Amino acid sequence: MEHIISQFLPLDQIGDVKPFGGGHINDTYAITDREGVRRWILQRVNHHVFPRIEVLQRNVAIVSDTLRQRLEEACVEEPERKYLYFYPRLDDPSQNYYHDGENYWRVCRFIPDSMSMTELTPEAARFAGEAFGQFEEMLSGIPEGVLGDTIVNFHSMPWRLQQLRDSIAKDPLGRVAKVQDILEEIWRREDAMLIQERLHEEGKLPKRTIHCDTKVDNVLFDRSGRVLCVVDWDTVMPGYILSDVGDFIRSGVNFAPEDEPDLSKIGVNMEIYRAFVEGYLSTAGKFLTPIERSLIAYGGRLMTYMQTVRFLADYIDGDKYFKVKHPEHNLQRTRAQLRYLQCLEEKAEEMEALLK
Ligand code: ADP
Ligand code: GN1
Ligand code: MG
Repeated sequence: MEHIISQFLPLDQIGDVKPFGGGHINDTYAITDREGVRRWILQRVNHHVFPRIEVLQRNVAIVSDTLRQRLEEACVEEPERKYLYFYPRLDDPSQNYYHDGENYWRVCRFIPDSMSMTELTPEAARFAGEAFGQFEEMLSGIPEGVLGDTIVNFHSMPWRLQQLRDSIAKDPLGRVAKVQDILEEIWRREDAMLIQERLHEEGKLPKRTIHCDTKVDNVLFDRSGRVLCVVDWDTVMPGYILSDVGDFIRSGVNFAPEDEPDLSKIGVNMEIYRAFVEGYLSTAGKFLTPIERSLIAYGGRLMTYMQTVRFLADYIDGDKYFKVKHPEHNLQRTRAQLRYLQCLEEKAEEMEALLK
């Protein structure tokens, strides 16, 4: 590890390095200085998930510069706690990552006194909504064509369904037989889940710069429940805003975690939903079209459906994409997401009425 860290930081500053955070994709470590204070985040970027590392690291540098400029212009207090800064390599400052021959590494500033929250208060949900709307707004000035797709087709519903079909056709571990009931539920909803693509083709739904992984773990709060920083920018790219609002509804509005084994604990927390949407509209309301606005609750169903499809495809493939804690973890996640989707459907009218 020392060799890797020394690409970015002088080793005489370094105390120790410990695994950190609970992401499903990258390997994250916190590096402390000699006094034991956490100062940096070291990440091994999962290049199986992100094969276009150059595009990715270029994107995050542009996002970082854009946010820094906007925060400085707005004279925000402690701007360095509100955006991610990626360190340049000491030997070649034009590079913000290091390839050790096998893996890709990067170092960014640690956001001090920050925490993720899985159980939100309505107030924290409102701040999170505001923060995501503001994140999209601050990045809206990046001209089209500047940011690349870090994962091609990442949130394309037709492509995710095709992936599931491919996994079923291969069925390497014979798991398909066990999930027939889930597949029936998926196919039944297929047509209803392709609205975005149709609207886009008809010119009724724009693409914008979005975060594309707005799960609640990717928001860092301070101790008072205010948002410090939206993190995990690996998927910032052009897309539909329903991805952003939808993934927060999927992950933050559920009473239970995304892999809850006890399905009776899963449900829609309407108080959190209302607070999140109010917060989001207070910042994003300025640029959303009436169609985008009207589809917010649908976005929650769509992203929960997409996640059901993705966890299931990975279960069938043999758990190659998402980190798992036990062999049936992806199936447990799939069942929990499907249950949550049913809960969102039961509440759809109420959720849509609130938008009006
Ligand atoms: P993954 O892609 O694996 O989800 P993330 O970039 O989201 O990786 O990092 C994992 C977790 O580490 C985050 O959910 C967050 O809690 C924490 N984290 C990431 N970056 C920082 C940072 N700069 N400062 C403090 N905590 C961070
Ligand atoms: C992954 O990276 P992380 O853990 O924040 C995944 C998201 C999924 C999420 C489900 C690049 O997010 O798309 O919605 O797991 N990220 C990628 O928990 O695939
Ligand atoms: Mg993350």
